[in-house]
Amino acid sequence: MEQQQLAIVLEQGLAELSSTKTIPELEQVKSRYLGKSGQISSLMQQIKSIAPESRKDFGAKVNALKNEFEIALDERKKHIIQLEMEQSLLNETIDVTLSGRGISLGTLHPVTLSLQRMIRIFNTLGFSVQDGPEIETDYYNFEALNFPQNHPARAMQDTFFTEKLSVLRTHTSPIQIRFAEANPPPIKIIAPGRVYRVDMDRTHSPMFHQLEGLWIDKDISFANLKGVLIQFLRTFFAKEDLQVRFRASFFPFTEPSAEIDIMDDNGRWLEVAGCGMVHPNVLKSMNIDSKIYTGFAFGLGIDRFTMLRYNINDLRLIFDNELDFLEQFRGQA
Ligand code: 2NM
Repeated sequence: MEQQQLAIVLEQGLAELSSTKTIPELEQVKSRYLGKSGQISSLMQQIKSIAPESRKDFGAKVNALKNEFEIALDERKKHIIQLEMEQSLLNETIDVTLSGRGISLGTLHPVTLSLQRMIRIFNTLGFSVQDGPEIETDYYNFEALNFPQNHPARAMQDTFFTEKLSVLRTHTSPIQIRFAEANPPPIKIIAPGRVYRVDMDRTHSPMFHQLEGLWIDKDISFANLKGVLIQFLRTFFAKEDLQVRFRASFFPFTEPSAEIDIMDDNGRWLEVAGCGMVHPNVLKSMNIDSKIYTGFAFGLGIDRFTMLRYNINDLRLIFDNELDFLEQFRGQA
């Protein structure tokens, strides 16, 4: 009778174990048999209420049953873990032949695009690209360029000072002074870069991009200036018959000086650059003998040129770096 009961419990327990497929299912079966009020635990409890003459025999059988169940439980557990491992290895298989998700590349900023265009045109005309520091001395930014001591550009309202005699360069002319100090004529260079002025409104940013040019040799005249700049402007704006006008002006570093205007599609003149013949005092700062050499120089705002070329109507778009804006220049030249 008892024998039979024990055999049934064991048979049932083993059957339940072998039908489990997950560790939580296995834990449930375990608690139904070995838990506090589990079937095997109840049998253990019964041992002490068995008649003394058969207690030892009954106890031994219950213990054997419990042992066998525990061994089966342990094996089932190993089996389930093994299956789960095999399954996860199958799931984690990497198909190296699948194509990638693709990475989204950035785009060149329109200012970079138009600078590259300017550099290409001036390279064609024989100019090399030079650069220099953005923090400059008063000497290279003003003194060497023939700015009088009392010139308004030298005031704190117009120029960012970093230390007493150091400024954020207000133009890229210092690059040209430094280059001319280190290299004898002929000199034929452009100097693009960031420049800084205390100025901030709808059409001005405190940091903007300028490109200046300098050509010094024997017999360089205003005719050479006009030839180079008209050629540059017509190439840059891709318009062979672009109308260009030179209007007398004044800069400390050139004499004579002029502003350059181009005619837009509506027949209106737009001022786009400044230029002139390098002032003898500036040639002197460059250690160049103005009785032997002459030269012309010019300066233009790269941001403004970029707005004109790409029809950008708001300067802030140039500096805000909104991705929807920048995205429109993908693949452009
Ligand atoms: C301009 C206009 C006219 C200029 C002068 C020089 C240098 F270094 F040779 F003296 N570089 N750039 C210059 C001349 C710049 O910007 C409107």
